[in-house]
Amino acid sequence: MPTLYTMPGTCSLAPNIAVAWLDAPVTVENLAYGDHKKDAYLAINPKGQVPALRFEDGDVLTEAAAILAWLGATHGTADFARDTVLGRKEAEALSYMTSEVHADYAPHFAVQAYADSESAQAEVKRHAYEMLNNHYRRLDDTLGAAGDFYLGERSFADPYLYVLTRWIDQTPLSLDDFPALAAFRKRMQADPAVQQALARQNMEPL
Ligand SMILES: N[C@@H](CCC(=O)N[C@@H](CS)C(=O)NCC(=O)O)C(=O)O
Repeated sequence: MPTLYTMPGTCSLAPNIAVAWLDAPVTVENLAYGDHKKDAYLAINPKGQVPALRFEDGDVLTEAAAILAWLGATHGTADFARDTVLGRKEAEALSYMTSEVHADYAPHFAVQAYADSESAQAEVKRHAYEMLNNHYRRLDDTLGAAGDFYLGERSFADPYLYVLTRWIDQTPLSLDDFPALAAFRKRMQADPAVQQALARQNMEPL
């Protein structure tokens, strides 16, 4: 059985939720914070990041969007068909969330990589929060127009969006300003499969 590596609080929650939704035969191994930089895990994913999916033959797949695509292609049900308009839009949504929104979180998570002095770091963070505010506005508008799920029907964009609705609490931004996202977070947390994924990543509903 493949093993999905996760760590509390991280974007690896998205494929973890997808595994729970699909009831896919995947073992979830939740690393303690810090173990992602130790030799044992670096031998699996030299990037030192989660998520990573290790197959029984030793092959390793990284990048949340790629892991979600593999899960859908291999274990997808009618709900998660890939060769549909929804599948295409799902790839678009996941690319946006992983490569644009997540990337703009980088100064929040590791500002020292972007500036040295305290004042420069504060400036970089201020710009990052402005960009994130624009992203959340766009995500909220899209979800508000789509209904209960980001693409109208349930897709793998939703677990990733759920992660983003959690991370906002760590920033000066507030989910209260994004009512569609706030209602979505509540709906996702009422889902037993989401609760199962949270528990195996040592996390709680917010
Ligand atoms: N582009 C990667 C990003 C993965 C990533 O940034 N993972 C974070 C958690 S959300 C991580 O492992 N951070 C630990 C570190 O970089 O030290 C993806 O989408 O999977």
